[in-house]
Amino acid sequence: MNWNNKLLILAICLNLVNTGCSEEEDTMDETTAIGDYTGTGSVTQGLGTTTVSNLFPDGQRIAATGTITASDDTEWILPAEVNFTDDSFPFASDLSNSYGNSYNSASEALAALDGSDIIEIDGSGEVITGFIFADNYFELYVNGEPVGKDAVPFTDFNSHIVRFRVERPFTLAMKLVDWEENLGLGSEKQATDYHAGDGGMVAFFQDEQAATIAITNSTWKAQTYYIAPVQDLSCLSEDGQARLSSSCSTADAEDGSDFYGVHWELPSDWMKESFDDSEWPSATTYTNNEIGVDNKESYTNFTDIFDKPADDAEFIWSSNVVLDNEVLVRYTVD
Ligand SMILES: [Ca+2]
Ligand SMILES: [Ca+2]
Ligand SMILES: [Ca+2]
Ligand SMILES: [Ca+2]
Repeated sequence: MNWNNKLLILAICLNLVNTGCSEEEDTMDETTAIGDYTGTGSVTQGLGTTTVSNLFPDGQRIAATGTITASDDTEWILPAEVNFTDDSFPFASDLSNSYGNSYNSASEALAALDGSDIIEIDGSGEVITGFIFADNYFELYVNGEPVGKDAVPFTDFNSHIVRFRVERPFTLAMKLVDWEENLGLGSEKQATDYHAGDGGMVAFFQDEQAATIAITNSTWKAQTYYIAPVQDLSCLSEDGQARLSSSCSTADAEDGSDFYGVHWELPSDWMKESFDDSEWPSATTYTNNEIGVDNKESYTNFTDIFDKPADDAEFIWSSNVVLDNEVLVRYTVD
């Protein structure tokens, strides 16, 4: 082999090494960069800015709210825009609330109500009673009217009663929030500082004769508006209106400070009976074990309601009860 050939082979080898390196870098860019995200949401990265240090100072975990700006310059409220401090949105009555009233049974809790709690939607309607346990926070509308919000945004876990007078058919619409300590990063401080907590909501509605008229199950609709933490944006996909994150990691992280959040704007009329939810995904159901309510008195004291053998209400959420942190659910009672 002459020197020219040796130099040529050396040049080819160096070129291969370089190509190898740059391909590896390209691959990393493709799986992690915001610019490579092709979905319909707005992507944020890292921690948001706290605007309210704690909505509920008595609570066990800090229920802060904040803001964050996405790569497309849209601004988002973290973990979600809520009406907790809006006096015109009524608090639901307590079933079990360690900072309010705790009852040993649903009948005891109902007996404590004087009727001033009943929200009138239709003056000629019947009184519907609902029992709700949400991890962590809910706001309920009936036909677009605010009917009851959760008294404890984060923890301790609590449960509620709502009563409203309405004519059938009517539409139940709920905003559900799985709260977070690391605003924008969808995580709380548990075994590691970046533990992705889970959501879940169960509800049971009955009429004046205590006949069941609605329970949470897969016939409800559920749409996702905030997904976090997303460790790798390439795990996200969409199918029609379904915003899917089940391929994403839910593992704890020692340092999740660079993880992503994905946000979608809520339709202004999402809570109204006229809103078309026909293209929304069906709610996904979860077992009591999956949500982990066995050690929560605010649930276990009321299993005669939430686990009624003939009409067993199921925990519902979107398709990812860990990473989806703001979910709207709807159901129309005929
Ligand atoms: Ca709560
Ligand atoms: Ca939670
Ligand atoms: Ca149940
Ligand atoms: Ca979560």
